[in-house]
Parts: sequence; C-alpha cells; structure tokens
Amino acid sequence: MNIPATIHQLPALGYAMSALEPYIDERTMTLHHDQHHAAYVTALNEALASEPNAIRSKPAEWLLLNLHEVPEPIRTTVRRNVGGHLNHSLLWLAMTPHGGSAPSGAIGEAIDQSFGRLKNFQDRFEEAGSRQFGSGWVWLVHTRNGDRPLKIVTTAGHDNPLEQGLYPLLVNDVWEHAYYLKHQNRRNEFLHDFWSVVNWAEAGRRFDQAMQSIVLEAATPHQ
Ligand code: MN3
Repeated sequence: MNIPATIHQLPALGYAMSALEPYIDERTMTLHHDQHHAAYVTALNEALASEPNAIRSKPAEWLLLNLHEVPEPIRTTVRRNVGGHLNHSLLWLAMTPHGGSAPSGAIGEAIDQSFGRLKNFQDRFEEAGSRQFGSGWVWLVHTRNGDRPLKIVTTAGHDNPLEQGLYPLLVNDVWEHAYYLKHQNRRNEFLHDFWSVVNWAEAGRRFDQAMQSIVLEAATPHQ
C-alpha cells in the first residue's frame, strides 16, 4: 500500500469560525484552528516524513500511546505535536454553537453523583483550569473505575489523559493563544464563558463509549 506523505490531517470545524461569538471570538478561532492546530499537524507529518511506513502509517492515538516505539531522535517532536493535534481535535468537538444546556442521560447522573450538582462541577473545572500553571489543558475524564467514574484533571503542555489510562470526555485549552485576544489575562472569565458553548451531547457520547468499553472488557474472558 502506498502511504501518502501527509497522514495526519487538520479536521474541519463543524461550525463557522464566528459561530461561538460572543463567547469565543472569530479571530481567536481562526488563528487557533488554521494556524496553531495546523502547525502541529504539519510538524507531525514533517517529523514522520522520512520514517518507514510501519511508523508513518500509525494513527495519532497509537503514536501517543506507543512513544517508546517512535525513534528517539524524533520522539519529543512527535510527542508534542501528536498531543497538540489530538487535544485540539477534541477541543473543537467539545464546543458547539448550540451548546450551553445541561448534560442529560448517563453523564448527567454521573456528574451529579461525583460532584453533587452541575454548578459544583463547573466551579471545580474552572478552578482547576485557572490554577494550571502556564500552558496546558483542563479535562473531565472517565477513570474506568465503576465507583468513581468521573474526575477533573489538568495536563501540562500538550499532554493527554490517555497517557495515564484516563479517557477524555470534555476539554478546554488554557494556553494563552486560546483566549488572550478577547479575554486578555482573564483566564477565569474565558473558562466561565466555555459553559455557554459546551457540547454536552459530545461529552455524553464519549461517556457512553467509555461505559460500553468497560462492559466489553468485563465480558471478554482473560487468557
Ligand atoms: Mn490551543
């Protein structure tokens, strides 16, 4: 099979650059998606360009979880850029112009169980994002633990919770490039505005997916 030179692709936004106004402004979205995210994709493809197909053809998730198999000279570059690519791909889906409602279904119940109620969860998510020192990300993750399935975590740089065995449900980007043009140094206001565009349907879909994988794993006999 002939592997194309550019395996990794910048995903199209599912909405217009201006669609998240006034909470996330068009100029920030355009720069963030078309310049920042695009640059991670380009750098990832460039780093992999001269590698054999066995590495070059791997999906982004595989690269993230198998960095020890990536040749040492390009490992750090791949790690940073594959994280940047995956995290931003999740971020665009975590927001929607039709967002801002409350979570329903299983994820809504799980949030109530884990955090008391939605407002408590939102406060703690904002607080965690505000406290993240320097560039990073704030996440709601599925722990794959039936008793306490939900947790808020932060990661530095472009690290992704999958590296710790945690499954991302919802994410916000707290790098300055995500908010500085509109919110300047007021990261807390940016984190608060996120709730007006949050895509609970997508988070719920990911929650159901995580639960389904736990059921499937439990049903698979161990060798
Ligand atoms: Mn970013």
